[in-house]
Amino acid sequence: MHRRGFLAAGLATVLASPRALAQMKMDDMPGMGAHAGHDMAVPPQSAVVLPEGETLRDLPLLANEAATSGLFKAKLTAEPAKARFAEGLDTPILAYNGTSPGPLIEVVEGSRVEITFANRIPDEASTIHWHGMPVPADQDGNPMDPVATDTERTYSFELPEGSAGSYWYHPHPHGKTAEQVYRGLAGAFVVKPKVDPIPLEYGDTVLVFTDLRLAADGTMPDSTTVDLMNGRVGDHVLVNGQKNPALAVPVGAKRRFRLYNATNARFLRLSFDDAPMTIIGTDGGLLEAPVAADDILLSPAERLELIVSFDKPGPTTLYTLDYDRGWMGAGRPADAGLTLFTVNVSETPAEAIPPLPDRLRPIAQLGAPAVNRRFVFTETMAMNANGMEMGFLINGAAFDMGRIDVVSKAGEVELWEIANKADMDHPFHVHGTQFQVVEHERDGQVSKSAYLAWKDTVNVARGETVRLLLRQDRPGLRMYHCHILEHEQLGMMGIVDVQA
Ligand SMILES: [Cu+2]
Repeated sequence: MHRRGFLAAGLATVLASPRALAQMKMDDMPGMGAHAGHDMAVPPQSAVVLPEGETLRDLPLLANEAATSGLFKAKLTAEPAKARFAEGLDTPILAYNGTSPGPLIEVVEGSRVEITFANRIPDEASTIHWHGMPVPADQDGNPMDPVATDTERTYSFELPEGSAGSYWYHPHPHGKTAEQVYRGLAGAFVVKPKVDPIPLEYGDTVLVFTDLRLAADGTMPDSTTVDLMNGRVGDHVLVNGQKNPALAVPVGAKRRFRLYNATNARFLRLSFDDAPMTIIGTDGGLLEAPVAADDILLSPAERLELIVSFDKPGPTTLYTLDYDRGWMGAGRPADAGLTLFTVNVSETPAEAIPPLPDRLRPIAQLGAPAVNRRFVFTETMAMNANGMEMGFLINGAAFDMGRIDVVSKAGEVELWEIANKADMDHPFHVHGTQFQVVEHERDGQVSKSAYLAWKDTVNVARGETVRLLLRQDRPGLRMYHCHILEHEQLGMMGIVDVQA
């Protein structure tokens, strides 16, 4: 990598971490060079047509191999596989146990989990990160704990009482997370409560959104410089691996859906037409009380639990609305008007179903912080003899695996202020715990959170400051980062050392 001729002098921290740079040729930049506007600047639109309207398939369940109760024991193997998204085209993907999304893991709170991970990805290290889950630091699949190709390791942890929620799992190896996820490695991990306040009659359906880009020959193209800048956005948003699948319900039915944004970088502002939505849960489990919603924003890595009421016969769709998350360069993909999922409501009335309870569970406030910290997101761009280089920084620094950014104390409440001084939204995620968002501030206007909730990922819009309370209860090294995975890979990540 050439380091001569930078125009900006303030990039010393970026220079110290050459891995944190996106190297771009001038011609690739929109409006620069002779070929501005060619297909490097504008992500190619796929001509491949995917079938729609097929019956929504249940995600395969990861079988529990343990003979004792209170123990969940299984094996997850990451390896190359082939998927058939479109007729006659085989797409090479990466899969857990042969499927993408990976198998659904369902474990009851209070259980012990032992999952052996086999990495059969040729020539690449991987890990499994248990996104949002209360697991010890050395079991959390950090980039510092790689699982080399053709080796295995067992992750083990207890899921305490009260930890029921909608978590997920995905790789987190140094420098390869974004690619391994868009090639297919992600799955849902639902921790069930011992006693569920939501009526069983509502069902419990996991909907995992992923984002697929297919070339005409069925392969997944490599990421372009535009993908590195904005995060990779695909051509097809899939639900459980299917494009616009369909579900049939009787009129009057209520359904419980767990929505997962498992895309690398796509913001999903969603609504059902003609079917009222009620939010009952976030990343870390149920709210205190249901909250009606006209539309919802699910930024990369966020989850929501919804109850949807299907009161009118006929088809109703889950569709996307416009959301401007800041886009650099040409080729901003269409956000609005995508149909993700169709529910066909029949004329047959549903059996009498119990109402949704008014109270779901208590959530204790985290209380007054002992420590205040501030994290500032910036993007840097500089030209050198070789082209354009871009960095994504937290407090002026790009990620360095050998550096501790923050030292904190286990059990102590902290207030984290995340200020986004960049031109794009950046969804912020912390490992090892769930936090409570206190307020958002933009242009001097402060808006308090509408409801108390446990979250592990929150969108920080450009120009916005988000304040949240968090407490890490387990010691060890924890990552915090932007969950646009390309940004995480290009430097927008840090390490907090939680001391006992
Ligand atoms: Cu970001």
